[in-house]
Amino acid sequence: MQSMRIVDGNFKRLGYVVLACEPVQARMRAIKARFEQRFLGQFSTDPVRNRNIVKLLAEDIGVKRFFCSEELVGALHAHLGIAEPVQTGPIVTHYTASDLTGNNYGLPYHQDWPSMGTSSKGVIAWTSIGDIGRKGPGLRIVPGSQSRGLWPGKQTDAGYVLDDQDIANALDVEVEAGQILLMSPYLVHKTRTSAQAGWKLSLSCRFDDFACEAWNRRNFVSAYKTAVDRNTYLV
Ligand SMILES: O=C(O)CCC(=O)C(=O)O
Repeated sequence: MQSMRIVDGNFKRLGYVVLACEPVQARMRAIKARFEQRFLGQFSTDPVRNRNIVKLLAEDIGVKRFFCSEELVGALHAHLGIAEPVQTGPIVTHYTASDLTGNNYGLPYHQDWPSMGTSSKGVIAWTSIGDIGRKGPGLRIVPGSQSRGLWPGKQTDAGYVLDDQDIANALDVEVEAGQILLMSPYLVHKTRTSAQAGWKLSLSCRFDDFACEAWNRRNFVSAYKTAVDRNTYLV
């Protein structure tokens, strides 16, 4: 197994680190090809159908394997000292586009910790199925913002949105497909929407440390619950 190497950031000081490893990136390129052939091929003019299709990529076996890969688990241990990693949330898709399906939706500056509430070693693993540059849809982060803990904000149905949305020193993340951004749950970040044509599809998943003593004392609580819609079968 190849180890993941740091290509940007410093988790302790800046609240994020970007990791790369060629075999992992090759797996994501295969996922993107499959998404373009099989998933995009099923798109219609109905944005609700299209969003359901995008969400299903999170259930794709290749994507699940990606977030369970030895390389990622090894990196959580090597770079963050997570002794016993557990996935404490589902894999989430973030489709951003100015078309009917994306509807130019993007969560403004927010922090993830209030939507987790888990171990003190919690981390968000975020990746993109395609390359992301400084133009077009992307992800904007505020390096070092985690050091101030929880910023003033409001808990909403979509997440903990900050009162201050005019923040200096933000960084537009640049990653190649399949490189992995590890973010502190306190790192301030937002989706960068864009009027440009084209889409971004990022994926994220949360990890915690089952060996965390503080979490143990809090009886391993988690903000995530499983919800089952008992009416879907009627549609
Ligand atoms: O990828 C995105 O557009 C947003 C990701 C995000 O906000 C998150 O993972 O909390």
